[in-house]
Amino acid sequence: MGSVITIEQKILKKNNELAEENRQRFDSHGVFVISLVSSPGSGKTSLLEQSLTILKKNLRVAVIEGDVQTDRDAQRIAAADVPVVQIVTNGTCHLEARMVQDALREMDLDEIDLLFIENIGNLICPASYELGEHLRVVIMSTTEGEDKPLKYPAMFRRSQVLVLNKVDLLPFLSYNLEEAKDFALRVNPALKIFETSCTTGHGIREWTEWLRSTARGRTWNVVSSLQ
Ligand SMILES: Nc1nc2c(ncn2[C@@H]2O[C@H](COP(=O)(O)OP(=O)(O)OP(=O)(O)O)[C@@H](O)[C@H]2O)c(=O)[nH]1
Ligand SMILES: [Mg+2]
Repeated sequence: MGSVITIEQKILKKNNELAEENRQRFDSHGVFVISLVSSPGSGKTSLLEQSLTILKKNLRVAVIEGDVQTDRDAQRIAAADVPVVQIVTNGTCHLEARMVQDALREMDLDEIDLLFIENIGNLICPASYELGEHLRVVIMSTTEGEDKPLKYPAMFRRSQVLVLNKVDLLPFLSYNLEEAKDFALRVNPALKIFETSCTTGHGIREWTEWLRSTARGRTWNVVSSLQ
């Protein structure tokens, strides 16, 4: 029993070291890195599609896509004419720093200002694995119920931004947006919250403007400082 815990800790320690290597590499090339986490289907790829269209007008953007199977999300990003590398984990429920390192071999960091990493759809495993990102964004959609921050607190505690997506569906749901925000802030009072709809475009401009100014001002909190 004790040795199992030790092995887990060793794996996480090694991952954190590699994540720090990634972060230093990003910093030395001036690349701002944002990871997106959520349960399956909350809208990570949709938010990317919406955001990239706006951001790519002034910034050089690129994406690393993480999925258990298929390159479907990478194809969606490529259709937006944005450079993308797909990581297929073949069953692993989260991305790890070394997988990001492998993906970086396919990228020229000198040609990138903003790099997005879409993690595997899962509110549990990705919480423990830093990738070297500067900003972790958790997406929660209105169809998931208000209580996810209370039930999966680690993910919300270790993110700096919460995007509440699919607000266009609110008229059809009994979802209480204010309660959801309250639960999220109870777990992490420092969360910056955006409300979006990827189908109507509501809130996308506000989110991308904030992202742009945060990247420019380098005012982000390093993920590891919150652990
Ligand atoms: N009504 C509505 N549907 C949305 C919105 N955003 C995404 N969707 C839909 O939700 C479904 C899942 O969206 P994706 O962007 O693929 O979600 P994801 O988080 O990337 O999913 P995984 O990568 O599989 O974890 C798709 O059918 C989208 O069209 C939204 O704001 N409103
Ligand atoms: Mg996706």
